[in-house]
Amino acid sequence: TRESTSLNGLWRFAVDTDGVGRTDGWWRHPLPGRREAPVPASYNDLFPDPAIHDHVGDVWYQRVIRIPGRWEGQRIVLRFDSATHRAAVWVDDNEVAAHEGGYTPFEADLTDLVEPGGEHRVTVVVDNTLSWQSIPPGYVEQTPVGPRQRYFHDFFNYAGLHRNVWLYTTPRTYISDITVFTRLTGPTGIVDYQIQVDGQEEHDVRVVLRDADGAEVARATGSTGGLTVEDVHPWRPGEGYLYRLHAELRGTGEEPADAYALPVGVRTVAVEGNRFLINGEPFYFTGFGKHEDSPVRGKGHDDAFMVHDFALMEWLGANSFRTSHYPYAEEVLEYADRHGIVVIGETPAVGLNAELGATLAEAVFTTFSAFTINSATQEVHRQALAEMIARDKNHPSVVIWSIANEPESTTTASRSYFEPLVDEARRLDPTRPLAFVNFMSATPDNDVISGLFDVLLLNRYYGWYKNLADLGAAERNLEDELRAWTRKHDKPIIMTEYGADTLLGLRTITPTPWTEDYQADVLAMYHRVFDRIDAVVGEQIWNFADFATAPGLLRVDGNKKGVFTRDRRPKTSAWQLRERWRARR
Ligand code: ADA
Repeated sequence: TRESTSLNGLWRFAVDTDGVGRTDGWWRHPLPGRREAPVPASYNDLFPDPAIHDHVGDVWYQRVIRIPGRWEGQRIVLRFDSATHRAAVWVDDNEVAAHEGGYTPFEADLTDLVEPGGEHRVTVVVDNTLSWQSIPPGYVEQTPVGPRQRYFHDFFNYAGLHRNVWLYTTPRTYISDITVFTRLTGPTGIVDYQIQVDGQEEHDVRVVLRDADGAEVARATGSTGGLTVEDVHPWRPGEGYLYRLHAELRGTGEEPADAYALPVGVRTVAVEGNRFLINGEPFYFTGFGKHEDSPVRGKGHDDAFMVHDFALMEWLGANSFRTSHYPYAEEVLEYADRHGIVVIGETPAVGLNAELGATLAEAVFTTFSAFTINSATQEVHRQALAEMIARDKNHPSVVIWSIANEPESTTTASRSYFEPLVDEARRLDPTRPLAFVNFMSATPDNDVISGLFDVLLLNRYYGWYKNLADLGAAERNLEDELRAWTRKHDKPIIMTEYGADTLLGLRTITPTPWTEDYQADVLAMYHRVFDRIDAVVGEQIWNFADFATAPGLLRVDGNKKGVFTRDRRPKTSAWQLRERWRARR
């Protein structure tokens, strides 16, 4: 009942240096200049021009689309899988969409604006500016050579159309959303579903669940209900078995008025004491914090890098990763669903941290709290959280929501900031454990928000930012701290970041920071400690691969904490991880 066509490829492209595009109405004509840019990709590294690499403000994309004549009578939708960080879209002279938030999709209904068989001009303005009211937050500094974007997160502020762009059809009355929550009771699987229908016509909703061979295992009618699967084949880490839920709208005719098939993994996720359970069995996370980051295309989604990264993780025996520090392209989660890779899904709320923001903010506010300046971002944060859950709720691979990375967590302001967000996340998804990623300066004594969450996610850099080149002290401090957390909370702990910056090819016999040998020693030290502490249920190294950052004294052409380089060459530690993780598996 539906058709789709990709709008990926080369688009006309123009950088708007002084913001004239919106006042002059650049959507009315072909864009000025002769530049073209690929979609999906970041634009920053495409041209040998620092002004484009570090541009602050608007850029414009434009192309002509042809609407197939056979789409007459259908609902016609334009979909952007993301635009980083904010976009507005015109079709010919009509503004059809505006969206804030760089990592979640948005759509425009073009049905009444376009003509099947006709050609139309699509123009998109993408604004990369970060402010105190954006997620992630940042600010623009005026310098003698122009504006400069500043921010508190440690990855380059890549921008553009990073993901796929689509044109697709649905019938006029159509299935607009499906929510599926699953659980196991013994050998039986329960699939609770909710189907939302938009449009004028009256239809019956029918649902059939089929196994991987296409055989029907359960059916139901009605827009809300539960399906029971006897002798269920659960979705398991490392396997990723998927059923398919076929939802149909049935009228009087022979054919369904609309149909949609959704892959469904039947599994249970739960926290019991300090155990993390998948299908009732304790699960131990091994793997990485990652980034969507590669040479030239920046944050542009790329199937080749995606498949290669998953193949390297498989080679190491890793079973999981965190979508640090924003929701990744949907193709990544779909792949994880099919292959049984376990995912911690994270919002783009990175950098809500007093210490990092203090330089500018202390000058403005006498008593500084990240949430003094960021209280206005709470609504934007809520929106980003809701859009992530709406997009990713049906992925069996996603087992934890991470609501923020390293926010301020030791002040009453942080408590009142997070309480409503936690309530909202639990309302939107009552099934998945919730967490936030805890910053190095938070301790069991000063932290005031961990009690709101189900799992403790800790980022710790003993042996690097603390106890550099003193791994004896690092080991003692790490163990003391982890034991203190276990005394304070009876919750599972996942170390979501640990590691050391490392330059491929730098080797020494004596332990020296930045060498491959030192990275391997740091990781081995952490692993000794994890193996002594029962509540530690996971290890995710920072980072899978080296990645681009803004320049900084601690950054040598980016962050070098990767176990792989940016072009995916292994550092020495890869073989040590491979031995540990494959043995564990
Ligand atoms: C933080 C942050 C990461 C990372 C790391 C580092 O912990 O969560 O984004 O870049 O610092 O390497 O310093």
